Amino acid sequence: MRYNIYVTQKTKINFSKIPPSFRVLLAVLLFVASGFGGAFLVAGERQYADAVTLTGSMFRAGNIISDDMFYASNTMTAADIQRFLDARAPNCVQQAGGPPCIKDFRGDIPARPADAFCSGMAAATNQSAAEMIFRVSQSCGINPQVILVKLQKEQGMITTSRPTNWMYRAAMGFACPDDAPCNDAFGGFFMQVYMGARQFRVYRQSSTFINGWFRVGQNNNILFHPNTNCGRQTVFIENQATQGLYYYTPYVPNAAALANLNGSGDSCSAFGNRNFWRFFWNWFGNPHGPVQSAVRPVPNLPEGVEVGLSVASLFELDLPAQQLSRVGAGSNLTKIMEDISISDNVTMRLVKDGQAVTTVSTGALLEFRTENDAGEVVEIASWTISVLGDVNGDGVVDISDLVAMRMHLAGNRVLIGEFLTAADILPENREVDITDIIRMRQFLAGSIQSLR
Ligand SMILES: [Ca+2]
Ligand SMILES: [Ca+2]
Repeated sequence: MRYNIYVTQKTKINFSKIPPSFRVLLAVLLFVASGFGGAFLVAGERQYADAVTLTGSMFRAGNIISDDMFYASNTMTAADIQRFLDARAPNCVQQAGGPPCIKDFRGDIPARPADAFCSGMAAATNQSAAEMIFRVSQSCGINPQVILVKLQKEQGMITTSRPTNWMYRAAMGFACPDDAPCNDAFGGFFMQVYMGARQFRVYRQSSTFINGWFRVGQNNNILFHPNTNCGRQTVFIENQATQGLYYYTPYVPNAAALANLNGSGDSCSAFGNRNFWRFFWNWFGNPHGPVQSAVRPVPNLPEGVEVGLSVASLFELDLPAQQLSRVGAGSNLTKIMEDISISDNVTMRLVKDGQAVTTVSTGALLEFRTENDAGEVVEIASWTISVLGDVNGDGVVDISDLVAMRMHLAGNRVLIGEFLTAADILPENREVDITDIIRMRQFLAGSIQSLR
């Protein structure tokens, strides 16, 4: 008897109603199909992880991923997730009549009440997929990397160049058991992500509610395949994350599946948990950690202003100098605000020469204001902006900035403050010299894509 076991296969076939002689053939067909569906090659896409040659012997059936890693909600910011999505499918194109690519997808978040599993979410409109994933990871305490891997494992929607409506409807495979139709009430991308992540919390916090199913700290006899003739493996499940993965996909990869990690195995191979493990390794490194927090909160900020910097941040914050430095060329305020949050009683504006502006340029100020108890508007912070390479402060990086760097080096017109910071392209030596000029020339010639 199955309870709320959600597995990855989208078949609507009840194996028990099919004559045994046909079950094996069906199973072969289904799993060959799902094997190809899941076998997205991600080699060469490593952005966050050290290159590791994975072998099947590295798969630990009883400890697919550590609890620390699985439930770490702080590994990526929303901006990190957006850049990850941008990088995974740069050639993705919306098809006629189809949905947008996941990197471009936007939708509304309905309010979600707090419950025993997630902390609740306020309604929000026009949210990106990255923001949805991030907010769900925060609300339900699930690693956003786990959600990204699940999205790939279920529907291949992270790397697809041709997204389909079905991918969004069943993004996390939630409420799609292998013997019943998908539940429409859970359709739609946000609800898929939310309910899928929440389900892992349900599994974790209700570890006794599915009696007779997988138990942590015990031997479990786990099927290789829906075809029970394929047999079982005795697996000592070491942690709750691994238990949850088996609840979601109740099969352990057999030797053939592990012998051919990037492809399919044999007629008794199931690939869901293998692919989860493989995608995680390829994209984010060792699923057993250590966990690295994406965000370095900047301390000592005024009340109501928070900054969390990550490897993907488009700027650095030099608090002693009150300078937002090394801002990526072409950044706009929206991009900068991905890493800055302000409370409701704080307002923020970009100012240059006393005027509110929208162009992010060297020499502009990012001003934060609030109302004090007397109802007066007071400034609580003002940070000077230094856009990397925008040495003359017009907001673009071009040949005139290179000229300004040359004049500085020749001693004709010496740069100071944020303009000097903008010219220090390679900051290690903390001065502007010929190596910075060479770097700038390379950028203007198009031989490097970014100054940062
Ligand atoms: Ca400039
Ligand atoms: Ca330098």
